[in-house]
Amino acid sequence: NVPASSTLLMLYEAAKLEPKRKSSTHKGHAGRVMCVGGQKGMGGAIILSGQATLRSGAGLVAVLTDESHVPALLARQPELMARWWHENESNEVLNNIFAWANVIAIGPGLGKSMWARKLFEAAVACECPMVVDADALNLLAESPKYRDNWILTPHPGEAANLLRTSTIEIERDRFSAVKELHKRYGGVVVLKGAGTIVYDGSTLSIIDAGNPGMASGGMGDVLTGVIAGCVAQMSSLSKSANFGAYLHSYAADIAAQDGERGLIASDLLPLLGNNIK
Ligand code: NPW
Ligand code: AMP
Ligand code: MG
Repeated sequence: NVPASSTLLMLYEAAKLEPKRKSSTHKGHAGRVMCVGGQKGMGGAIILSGQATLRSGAGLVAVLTDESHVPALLARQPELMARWWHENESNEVLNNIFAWANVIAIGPGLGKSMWARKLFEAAVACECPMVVDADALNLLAESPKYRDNWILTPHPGEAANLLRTSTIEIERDRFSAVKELHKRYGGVVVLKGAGTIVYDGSTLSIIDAGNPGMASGGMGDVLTGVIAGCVAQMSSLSKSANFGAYLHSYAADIAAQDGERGLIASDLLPLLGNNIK
């Protein structure tokens, strides 16, 4: 039951959304993104988000995570800046860390500890646009908020949690689910899974790219970063979500050209810079 008002976002239309740089662009024009997440042991998730944010063209990217992940983060990707905050430090210190950013991506590997909750609250208190994913969506489900300037990227399990229903119910009617998520939480909603759909309150698009090789850990964490990198460069959240979701799946299709087996999230990173032709 595909709604008549939906559109299929195909290669030709996606290519038209691609952000272009002026010859005079400097890194300050391409946004300052803070990627927040990675409780102890889950650093990989937020490192992937940070790398994807860089690779989708953001000007400056910092990763706010558990201090124990900082050496791995910097060794893996020295273009990223590392930030950390301990639960016993003041909220003022945390607010100063967030004040640098003009886009926030939060959730991958974040967990639901007190540390995670404080990071989430401080992020929500900032006025800048946000990409909300993974555990940040589960925290949002616990204390629902409505906001226009965020992009929510739930997989069907997270969507079920946000709508207090089951994954089976979400999958039964993904179109109604994405509309209901928008109604309750606002912003732009990207409902992931086989056949990702994006709804901004008026237009519903189905992403015409992607493959089952994407069903592997870390893939959604890369999407969070890709969309955040697009938000940093584009004025429209809806276009950022559509283009970001398309670019992510397009890169996965290129990566799977010789086979889907063993496709891993970091395989997408060097392909995110490819022009969409
Ligand atoms: P079921 O079983 O079908 O009812 P969780 P997570 C459902 C981090 N990661 N279609 C499915 O429900 C993340 O960032 C860290 C249908 C499934 O059981 C998060 O912070 C990594 N259903 C945290 O781990 C790499 C689908 O949701 C349940 C679906 C937990 O995130 C891995 C799972 O959801 C990971 O990214 C679909 N397409 N997709 C790292 N390297 O550090 C999901 N479901 O419990 O939220 O688990 O997504 O792994
Ligand atoms: P996550 O579950 O948060 O790691 O996100 C998984 C990512 O892979 C999302 O972008 C999904 O849309 C995508 N994905 C997972 N399984 C499939 C599939 N069978 N076909 C297409 N895309 C998929
Ligand atoms: Mg995920």
